Amino acid sequence: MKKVYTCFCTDVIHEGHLNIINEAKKYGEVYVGVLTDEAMIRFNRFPAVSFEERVEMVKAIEGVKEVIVQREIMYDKVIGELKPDYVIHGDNWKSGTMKAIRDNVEKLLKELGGDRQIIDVPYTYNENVKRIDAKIKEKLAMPEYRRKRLRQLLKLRPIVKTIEVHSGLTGLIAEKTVVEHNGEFDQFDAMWVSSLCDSTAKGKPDIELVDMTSRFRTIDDVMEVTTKPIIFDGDTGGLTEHFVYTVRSLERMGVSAVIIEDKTGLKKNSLFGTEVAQTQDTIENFCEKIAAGKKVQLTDDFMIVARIESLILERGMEDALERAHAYVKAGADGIMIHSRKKDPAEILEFCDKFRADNKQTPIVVVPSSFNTITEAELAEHGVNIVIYANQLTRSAFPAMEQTAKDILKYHRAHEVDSRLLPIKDIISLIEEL
Ligand code: SPV
Ligand code: MG
Repeated sequence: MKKVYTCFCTDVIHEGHLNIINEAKKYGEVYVGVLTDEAMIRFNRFPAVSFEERVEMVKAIEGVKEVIVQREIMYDKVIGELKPDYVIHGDNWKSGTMKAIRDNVEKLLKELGGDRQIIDVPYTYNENVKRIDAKIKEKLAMPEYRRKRLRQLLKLRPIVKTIEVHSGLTGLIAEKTVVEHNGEFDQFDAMWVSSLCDSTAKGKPDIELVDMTSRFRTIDDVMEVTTKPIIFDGDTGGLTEHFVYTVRSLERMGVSAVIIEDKTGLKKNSLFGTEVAQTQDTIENFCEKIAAGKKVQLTDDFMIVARIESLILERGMEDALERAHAYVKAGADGIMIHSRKKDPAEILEFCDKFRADNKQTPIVVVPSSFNTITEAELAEHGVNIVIYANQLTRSAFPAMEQTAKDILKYHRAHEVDSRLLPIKDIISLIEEL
């Protein structure tokens, strides 16, 4: 009997999958790969059902000889071990990022020799499949599912990659951008609702001037069109008496975490450093704020992350470490350490020293200034979450400004057209219900 292999990356078996299986049966015995959670979240979206359930689901399909655990998006290992005669897949992998997978499979089959072949079957994407797909996305976006996802990702990812969002549109970029680079697939895991960018988008300074109602409105806009978890920049958290209400609201909305910084009074953006007057809170006060927030939270999912400004305010490493341990003791679910130095040395020193005494508590960093360090290097020093806090806003502004300048210069829009998103693409970017 010939061997036919296909790989499924799905939460539901629908007519499209059954069609592939039925086609496959015509060629030989059918082996089906099921992508692990780790691989699925890099390639597709967060699984709506567990890996074990997905395996059982595939096993139950009539005509499946064996289920194979596929740990990598690329098929090298499976093809090397199974040596299939055919690999069958929907023909949607002939274009887009998935084309790299098909090209690789083609190469692997050729290397194995013989008459090994790819079978492309017409991809099924009818109204019924569309409805199933939309339903899964709706489920992933529901507060009770979305809220816990950050904690789930902390277990699945070596480092949780988070990108700034401040609107539905930036949310869509965070949600949908997937790249294939040198055979590796990747996408962002989570979204950061930055106070700097939320304020900047409204033409306001980052001084806690944009009120919570407006910040929540931004979260809502993002949530309406995305499924990924949200980390909210809570600035100082305000008065403890107010912070407890913020925690309740965020938790109810389905936000996964709030990060509050240990400053008081008129907060200014940390990237000003000591160029502007900023007051750091006492350890005691800030611990009380953390503890009050933890006390009112209703689920085990939500996280309160304490952000330490000691390095920004040049108060020294010892102060930063003392605060980190105190904040964890007060109940913080994570520590964010910030720096505005170009050199990541002080951040790494903090991480190493903190990790020497605390192996568990997640560490969050925002490498806006120390941007030469890679995610892998940060992970090696015990960092769990990396936040790209402002790059979308900073890239959009010069592009928009240049377009405005050029339209003024040429008295028409023709000269800028080649750098614009085609009208048909902007229309198809937004999905209608
Ligand atoms: C933000 O994005 O608003 C932050 C990070 O708080 S930073 O701007 O670096 O302070
Ligand atoms: Mg901020």
